[in-house]
Amino acid sequence: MRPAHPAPITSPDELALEVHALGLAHGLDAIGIASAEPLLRARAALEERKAAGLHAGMAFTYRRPVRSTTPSELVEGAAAIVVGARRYESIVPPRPDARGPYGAVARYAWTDHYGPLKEALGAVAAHLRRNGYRARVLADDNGLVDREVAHRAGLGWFGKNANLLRPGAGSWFVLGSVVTSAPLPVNEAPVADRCGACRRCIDGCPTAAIVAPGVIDAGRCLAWLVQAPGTFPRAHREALGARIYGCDDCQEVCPPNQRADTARVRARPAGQEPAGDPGRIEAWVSLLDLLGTDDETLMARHGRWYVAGRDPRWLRRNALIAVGNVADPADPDVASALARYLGDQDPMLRAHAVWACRRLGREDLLDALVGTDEPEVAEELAAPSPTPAQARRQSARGGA
Ligand code: B12
Ligand code: SF4
Ligand code: SF4
Repeated sequence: MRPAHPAPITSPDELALEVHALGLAHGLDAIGIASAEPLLRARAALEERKAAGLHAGMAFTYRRPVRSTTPSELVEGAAAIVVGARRYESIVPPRPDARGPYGAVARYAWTDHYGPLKEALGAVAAHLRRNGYRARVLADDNGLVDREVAHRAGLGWFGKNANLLRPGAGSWFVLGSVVTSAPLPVNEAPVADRCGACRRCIDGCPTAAIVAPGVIDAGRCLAWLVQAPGTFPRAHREALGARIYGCDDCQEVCPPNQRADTARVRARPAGQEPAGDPGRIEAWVSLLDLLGTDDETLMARHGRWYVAGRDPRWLRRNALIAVGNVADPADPDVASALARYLGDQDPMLRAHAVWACRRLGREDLLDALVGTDEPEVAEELAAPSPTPAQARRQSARGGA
C-alpha cells in the first residue's frame, strides 16, 4: 500500500521558505503560516453571535460553525495553514464627469481580487502537492474563518472594526488560505493590538453597527444589508447614501489605513492614475444605467459580486435607494426612471421607488404608481415620509 505521504523531498523549513517565495512571486503581499488546530475562539464567537441574532440570518461561516472552524474537516491530516493577503486599490478615483447620479462601490469589489488571490494560493498548493502533501485552497469560503487563521498566522491584529490590519499596511486586503498536511513551521506570536485608545471606526459607522470592539451587528451593517434579500430596512436607507455594494466607512476613518494611503500616493510614480488603470476598476456605477439595463446584462457585469440568489432585483433595490439619496430631483431622466419603477411588476421594487420619490420630494410622480393594495407598497405609502435629500445631494459618496 502507498503511504499517505511519500518521503518528503524538502525539509519543512525549506518548504516554508519556498512557499513564501512562491506566494510573493505570484502577487501576494504577505504570507504567514498558522497551526491547523481547531479555531475555538472563532467558533465561540460564531455561536454566541448567532444565538444573539447578530448574524441577521447570514449563512456563510455561521451555517455550520464547527465545520468552518475545524481545518481537519477540510483536509485529512491537516497540519498547517498557509495564509495569504492580497492588497487592493484604496485611493478613490474621481466620480465620472458624465451627468446623472452615480452609485458607490466598496473598494474590495472594484475589480476581481479573489481570482488572482486563488491563483497565487493555487501555485502554493501545487508546490505542496508536488512535495507529496495534501493541499486545498480556500478564500472567502464558508468552510474557513479567514480572519481568525490570518491572525493566528501573524499577518495582523483585529481592529475594533473587526477587520484584520497589517502593521504598516492597514486593512485594504483580501485573505485566503491553503490548508495542508505539510508539517510546516507555524507562527507562534500573533501581532499584538495596535488600536490602543482609538475608536474612530465605532464612532464613524453610519448605522452604529459596531456594537462592541470587533463585534458587528450584521442587521445594521450596510455591507450586509446591500447583500441581504428582502425589503431594505427603512431605518437605514438614508444612511446608505450612494452605496450600492459594500461599505468602507469603518476602514476609511481608520488612521492606519489613512497613513498607508498617504504612503502609497507618495510612492506612486508622477503622473500615474491614483487608482491604477481606470478602465479596469469599477468604483462608480451609473444608477440610471443600472436601472435601465436588462437582467442578463446586469448579472454579466456584476455577477462576481455576492447577489442573493443571483437575482438582480436586489441590485435594483439598492440603486433605487441610492437614487433617492443622491439624485437631482429636477433631472427628467431620474423622474422617468422612477416613474418606470413605480409601474414595475415587482411590488418590492415599486415600494422602493415610492421611497425614492418621497425622499426626493417628487410625490407628484406617485401618480404613475400601480398596485397600491399590494402589502409591501401599501406599507411603504403608510410609512412616514423620509427626510428630504436636498441638503445631502451634493455628497455623492456614502452619505458623508
Ligand atoms: C460574513 C462576512 C461578512 C459579514 C459579517 C462581517 C463580520 N464582521 O462578521 C458582512 C457581510 C457584514 C461582511 C462585511 C465586510 N467584509 Co466580510 N466576510 C465575511 C466572511 C464570509 C465570514 C466572516 C466571519 O466568519 N465572521 C464571524 C465573526 C465571528 O468573525 P469576526 O467578526 O472576524 O470576529 C472575530 C473578532 O471579533 C475577534 N475578536 C475576538 N475577541 C475580540 C476582542 C476585540 C477587542 C477585538 C478587536 C476582536 C476580537 O475574534 C473573532 C473570531 O475570529 C469572511 C470570509 C471568511 N470565510 O472568513 C469575509 C471577510 C471577513 N470580509 C472581508 C471584507 C473585505 C469585508 C468588508 C470590508 C467588505 C466591504 N467593504 O463592504 C466588510 C467589513 C465589515 C466589517 N466591519 O466587518 C474580508 C476581510 C479582510 C480583512 N482585511 O479583514 C474577509 C476575510 C473576506 C476575505 N476572504 O478577504 N463580511
Ligand atoms: S461596513 Fe459600514 S455599516 Fe458595516 S460596520 Fe463598517 S462602517 Fe458600519
Ligand atoms: S479606526 Fe482606530 S479603533 Fe478602529 S480599527 Fe482603526 S485603529 Fe482600530
